[in-house]
Amino acid sequence: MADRPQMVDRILGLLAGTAVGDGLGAPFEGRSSVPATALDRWISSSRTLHHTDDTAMAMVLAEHLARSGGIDQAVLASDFAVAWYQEPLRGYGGGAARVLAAIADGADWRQAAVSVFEGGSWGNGAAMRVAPVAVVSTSVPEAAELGRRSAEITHTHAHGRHGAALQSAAAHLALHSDPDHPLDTDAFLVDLTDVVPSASWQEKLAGISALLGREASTEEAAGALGNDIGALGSVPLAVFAFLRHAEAPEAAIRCAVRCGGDTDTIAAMTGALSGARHGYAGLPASWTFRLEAGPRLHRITAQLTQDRSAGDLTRRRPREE
Ligand code: F2R
Ligand code: MG
Ligand code: MG
Repeated sequence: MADRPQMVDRILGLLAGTAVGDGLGAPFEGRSSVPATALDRWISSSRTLHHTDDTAMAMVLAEHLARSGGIDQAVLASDFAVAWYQEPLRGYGGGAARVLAAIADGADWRQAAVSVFEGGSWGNGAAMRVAPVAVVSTSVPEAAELGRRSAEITHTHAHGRHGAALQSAAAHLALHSDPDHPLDTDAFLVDLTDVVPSASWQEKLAGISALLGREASTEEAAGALGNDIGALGSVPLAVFAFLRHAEAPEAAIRCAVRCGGDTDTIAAMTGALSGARHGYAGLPASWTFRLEAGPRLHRITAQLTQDRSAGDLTRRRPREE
């Protein structure tokens, strides 16, 4: 277990990594490929890194966790709906916006979540926001379970829920990994296998392992794992980008954006994992300095960590429904 200052920095890193990936990836969202020159130009500019729905929802979830120590689904649904109502132009997914509008209008969240798509949403919106649950989880299974509970508010399809479970479990593993020793990427993937009891997800995990083994390019990885707006077509690629550059957060986030497709979301998820492993101090200051959400992320980190004892930052129990 990291000592307290390190853990506080890593929680801030998880949040700031999300925002940095989101902000760096946002201008390229939907492009099939992102040339290195275009990314370099954007990276070397000094313009503010505005965030989109990915970071907006992650911050709402983190504030909810700080207040309650766990997930109260009815309250969280209302928290998400209020945030959407206040800032509807953050680039929310079409279905997610309709779910949140219905909740804001007074609908029961359980009805709203299943009303938009038959079988529920398989979008990556639950996974893109989920990383903060790693902070209050005491184990990989608990991170996965809390991830699923946070997902159900907007994403009831199995893929939407599995994506959130995988990303929250990966964030938990990253947060508690030892940054002073090279990450054992095989062990990391093995630890994730029990989280997603589904053949399609197991195939993706095996695919990540194979791609890492042959040091695959971004194009090959995106082609094999997907880079789209679905959870199954994006969460595995984000995990790949993190593991491909497990000791280099800057390279990991660049890799995620270079993969193209849903760039803000894939890079936000990769950024959360890299930031959780290497901390805020491990992210380039020239990036974190530009964050629109910077002051709020510092406040949230203080809220998440203030009443926890040293070396025991993950011991608060989630509240039962
Ligand atoms: N919405 C976007 N990007 C569009 C362009 C935004 C533009 N840059 C701007 O600023 O305006 N990005 C954000 O949405 C993704 C997360 O989406 P989420 O929260 O999962 O939303 P939703 O609507 O539930 O799912 C996304 C789409 O997937 C398809 N879909 C999902 N489930 C489906 C189902 N059961 N049947 C059919 N289609 C389904 C739909 O097309 C959904 O709209 C992130 O990329 C975030 O950055
Ligand atoms: Mg977005
Ligand atoms: Mg996106």
